[in-house]
Amino acid sequence: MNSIKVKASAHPTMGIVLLGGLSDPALRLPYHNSAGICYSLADRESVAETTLTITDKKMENTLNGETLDAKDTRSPFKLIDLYKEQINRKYSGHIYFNSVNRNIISGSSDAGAAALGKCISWLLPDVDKNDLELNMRKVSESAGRSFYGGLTVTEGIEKPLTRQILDESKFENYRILSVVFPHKRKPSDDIHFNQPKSEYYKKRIMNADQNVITLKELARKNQIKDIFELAMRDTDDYHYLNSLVDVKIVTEEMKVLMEEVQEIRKKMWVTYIVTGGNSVFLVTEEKDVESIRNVALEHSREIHLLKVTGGARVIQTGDSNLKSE
Ligand code: 3S4
Repeated sequence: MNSIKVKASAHPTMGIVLLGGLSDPALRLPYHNSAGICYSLADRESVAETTLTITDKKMENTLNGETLDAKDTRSPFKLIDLYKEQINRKYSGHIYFNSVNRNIISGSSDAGAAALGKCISWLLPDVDKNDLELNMRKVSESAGRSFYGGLTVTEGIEKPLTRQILDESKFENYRILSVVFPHKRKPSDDIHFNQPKSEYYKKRIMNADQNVITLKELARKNQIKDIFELAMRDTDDYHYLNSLVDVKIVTEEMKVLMEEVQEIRKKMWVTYIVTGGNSVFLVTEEKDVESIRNVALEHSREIHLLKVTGGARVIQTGDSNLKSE
């Protein structure tokens, strides 16, 4: 078979031990270890769905239905081009990229890079998965989280690699409320560029690396609540550092909610996570979702119910005549 099509999907991600600072901005290499989870809306799949088609026919490259600029610095073709020769040794024709984000409320780049990586690994089953992850990183530094799914750690500085330490089933009894605030999010590169300028950054590297060690221990013992407690402490440390370098992610409105959560914690288990965006993520047990949602409604009208999900998967394959949606 010459022409071929493969479609894969992947979920967006959220940091548990948050990543800040890039030692090599082109390769998007980190200064410290980190960890994260994959998530979806609880009632609908939040996914990037990516199709690679290798065909002689003329097609368009699209992202969310719009023609894609293949020259963009974070274009998927940065990744596709690295595997073009190998793919064309097996399948002749032009390689076309089509991707849509479905129900993704923020941060689609990890999911997009991971779905594309999954397509490549299906086309080239012998591809080195570690090299593939390092290449996906160039498009999005946390793509490994989305590729492997569940709870993952990413360890290593020159060769950061991700592995799953708990699958999504361990989080079945937990839900995450994304409480969205109406201001625009800042690019995460503001964080990556500024954090290393602080004196405190050395301490942050130590704290993040230690948090990953502790997290692995907690995962080994299936201590889910303690994992989210650790994530909350990590959020506080991360945004303390952001405040030192004048990167204001946690606004006054977000802070009011986080302080209220600290009060509620005296009576009920709940934690928060703030990554680089304009949401406060509230982690609760499924049985307490409605109580926590009522608290959140006092702070924002836009609230999404999320759950932890698995990694990237191939969802359709066939010849290039296979119909696209
Ligand atoms: C700020 O590169 P996001 C952060 O570890 C940077 O998730 C990731 O996430 C922190 O808000 C993190 O850009 O997704």
